Amino acid sequence: MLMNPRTASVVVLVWLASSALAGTPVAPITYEMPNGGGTAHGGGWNFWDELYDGDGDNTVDGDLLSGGLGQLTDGVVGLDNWQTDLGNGIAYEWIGWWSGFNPTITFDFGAVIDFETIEIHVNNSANGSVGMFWHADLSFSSDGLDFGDDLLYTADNDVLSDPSARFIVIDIPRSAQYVRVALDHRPGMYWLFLSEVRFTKVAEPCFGDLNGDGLRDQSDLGTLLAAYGLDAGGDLDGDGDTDQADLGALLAVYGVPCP
Ligand SMILES: [Ca+2]
Ligand SMILES: [Ca+2]
Ligand SMILES: [Ca+2]
Ligand SMILES: [Ca+2]
Repeated sequence: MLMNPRTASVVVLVWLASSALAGTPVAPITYEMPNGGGTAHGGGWNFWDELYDGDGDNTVDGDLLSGGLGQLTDGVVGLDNWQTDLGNGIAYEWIGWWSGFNPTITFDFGAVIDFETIEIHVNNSANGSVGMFWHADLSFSSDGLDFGDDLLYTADNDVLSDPSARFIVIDIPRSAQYVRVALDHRPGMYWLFLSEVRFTKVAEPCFGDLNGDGLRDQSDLGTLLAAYGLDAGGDLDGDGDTDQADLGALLAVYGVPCP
């Protein structure tokens, strides 16, 4: 099938748009932080990191947890009503820090990453004096010792007045192995509640993956053949036209998973 040039350029534009928008999820290998608190600090329940698998005592308020992963990265988030029992007990999904105790969390990715966003899942119901963070002071490091390149996020009144539990998305255009985030409490709220933190990195281009789906397969071959003889997509060697050389370049990586 031959596509007319206009259709072919639409295909290319769609591909470029989706490539530009697609952040790739990237997960830390460990995070370090003080454990949440609970009944010893006036809570009705314990808002600990029950799943933390590294060093430290996750049944002691504020104990330093290091070298592991836990509820911040288990993929499970809490609901608007933080007292909802989702099967493991009231407020289990949440980690909460009491007033005057501001957590600093350091994420280690094991290698330098070109970051796009950090996404911090908060409760902001104000029920029981539970809220999101007010400021997020982000800093970055290649060795885990010297942190710099700070970015300061401040939640404005529109953000602070939205009571829904949700991910707060902050752009972090930085390259680093370690990301540190220092949080403080929303004004007037005794507890600061998080249930998940996730990250995206800049999507790496994958040679030959013309439709940006992470595979180099029949769809890409179809795109290339549709543009064959035109200068409208599929020009893998960048010489201005789509021809046998580009077909050869695609066949050379055909079926090879994107890195
Ligand atoms: Ca979680
Ligand atoms: Ca918990
Ligand atoms: Ca593809
Ligand atoms: Ca070419």
